[in-house]
Amino acid sequence: MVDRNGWGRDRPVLTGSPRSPPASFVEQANVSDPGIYDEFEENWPECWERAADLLSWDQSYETVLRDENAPFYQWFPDGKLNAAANCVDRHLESGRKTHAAIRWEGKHGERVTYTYRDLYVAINEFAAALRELGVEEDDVVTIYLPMIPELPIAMLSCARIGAPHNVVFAGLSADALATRMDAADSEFLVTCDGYYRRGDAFNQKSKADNALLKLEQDVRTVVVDRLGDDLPHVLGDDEYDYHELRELFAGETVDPVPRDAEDMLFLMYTSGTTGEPKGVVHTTGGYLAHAAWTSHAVLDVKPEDTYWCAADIGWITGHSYIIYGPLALGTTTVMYEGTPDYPDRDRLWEIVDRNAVDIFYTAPTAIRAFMKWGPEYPDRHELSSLRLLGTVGEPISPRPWNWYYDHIGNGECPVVDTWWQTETGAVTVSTLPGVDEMKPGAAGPSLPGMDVRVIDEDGTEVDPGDSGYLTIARPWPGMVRTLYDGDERFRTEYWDRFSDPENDDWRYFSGDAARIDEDGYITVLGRVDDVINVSGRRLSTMEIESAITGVEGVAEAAVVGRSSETTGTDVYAYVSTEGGYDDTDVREAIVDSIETAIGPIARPTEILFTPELPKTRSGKIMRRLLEDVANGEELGDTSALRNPEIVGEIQAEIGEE
Ligand code: 6R9
Repeated sequence: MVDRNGWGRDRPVLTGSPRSPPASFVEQANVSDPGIYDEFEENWPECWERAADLLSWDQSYETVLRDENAPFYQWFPDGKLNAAANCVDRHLESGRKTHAAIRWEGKHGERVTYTYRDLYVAINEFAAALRELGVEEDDVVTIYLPMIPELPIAMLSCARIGAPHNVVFAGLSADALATRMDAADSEFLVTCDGYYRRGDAFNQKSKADNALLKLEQDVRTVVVDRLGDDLPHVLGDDEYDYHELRELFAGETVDPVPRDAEDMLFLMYTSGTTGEPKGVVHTTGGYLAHAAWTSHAVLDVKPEDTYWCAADIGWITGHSYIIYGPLALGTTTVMYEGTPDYPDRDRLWEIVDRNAVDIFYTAPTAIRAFMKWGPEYPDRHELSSLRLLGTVGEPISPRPWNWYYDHIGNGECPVVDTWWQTETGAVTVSTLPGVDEMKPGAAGPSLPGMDVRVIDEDGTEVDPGDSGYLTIARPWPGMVRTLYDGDERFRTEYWDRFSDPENDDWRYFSGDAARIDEDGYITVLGRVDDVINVSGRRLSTMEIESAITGVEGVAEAAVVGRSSETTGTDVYAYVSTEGGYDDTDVREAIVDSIETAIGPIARPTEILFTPELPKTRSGKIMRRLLEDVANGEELGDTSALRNPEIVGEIQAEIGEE
């Protein structure tokens, strides 16, 4: 059995020599009792109360899990709570008003600290303003902001009044914003005038304006003035200045709305197997419990720590591990606006040093860049404050893992390789750093209370050492509840493939392939669907293809992933043109179209023009074969193709470059 993107291709999977967590770490770890695995197993699903008990409930729950209507599971369904009150208010009550909640590091060296008290004031004022603009409970508010403090302030203000937020990554295009606002029926937008990109003032507002032109609904927009005189802007009808609103509502307080645990906390659009992005629905109780619990048990976050997840809040990692998890635990979370190499390649280490960061969490794509730049950059700084390192977003192979361990952690910090997804809400597979041995190259076992299984096409668990589909056999609190686009799509995307509803046997399918070893450690091999993972960001090949085929003169396109040292995977496009057009006519238009439809992150590193695409006899484009060609792999039998000769032509073309 070989899947379209082919984990059957048997990539070599190496794991490095196991390492034990240092005794000094284990001694102080939040979780250090190996008995936790059995304890959770014997006491499932009540074991998850340990996560829920990290939160403050307005009305405590009686039921832990309601599973009658699988796969529409409900967690702590009769409980009530407010996420913003959990992330902010209760830390004031515990007497820690002046404790830093967010330390913001701006692109140009600006630094702002928000104490829990400051954050409380900000979210109360902005919540009052949102209400005044007409935002009611359950209205979806779209937030299109870069990494500035107003982003978490807006998110938590929404949470305070029970309005689900829909954060759209600031780098996405006007079209992508419009698609997401349209799909979410969102009538409110929080954005900014612009932000600095590589030193230049970049206009975000004009992108937002273009998006709104495409929408049918009327939208009220709040604009944060980030650039001041560097980018003057004027406000039109239905547009409000963030800072003026804050002044208007200065000193106002708004009671946090008690939400049912199953009420939506936020929507997050992510790439799916078809062109249309999926609106992943996360709820208030289960999501927050799972994010807080994994911040505690996996990332070992303590209130007195300075913790830094160097992700963007525009993706799920930033939601769960810059905002909700760490703030629920009352710690200090660092938020960084810039890039790792500006003004120099030691920028991150300078921030770690100056803030005495205890825990650092980043992505393999960044680690590979650090490795390429060399140890001289971290060596310029004192990094001994670090206690734990984490990685997320794509597979990390042993070499960069070891580099991270040696050069950033100085051989003294455990590394957690955390596998999870937008849909799982929070970490799902990882070692517990105070309990488990680490194996570089393998993420780890299922977390306690999770039931991750690697299965074959028939649903049978594969033998240790073998690979198969990564599935989850039991529900968990942070899981996606449905897709905003509808329950039907939720079933087809995640459940239909491996579930047996007649026997009430439900299997969540992640879309990933994995290998499992004799200790239950899982090595994730990558996606088996039409999703590619570029620098830890999920892109749909179909969405890119449709942007390409939308260009006049393009006949057909196939987009595949090509392995890359730096980004993990690059976007590689094969294009055939219509008669009368050649590549010089369309190349630029293709790049423009992709940037317009999705954003610069989806720009292909290579566009290869070919008279035809290889096809099966039934006319299906052989994308898997094209992926092998792009990756310089040995090709199998191509005789089943309708046009086998074209493969040789494409290979010759690539060889000439
Ligand atoms: C959190 C996040 C999810 C996809 C997932 C998988 C890949 C994430 C990984 C990993 C190997 C890890 N992925 N963590 N692969 N090892 N530790 O990234 O969510 O943006 O939804 O992406 O990322 O392929 O299916 P999301």
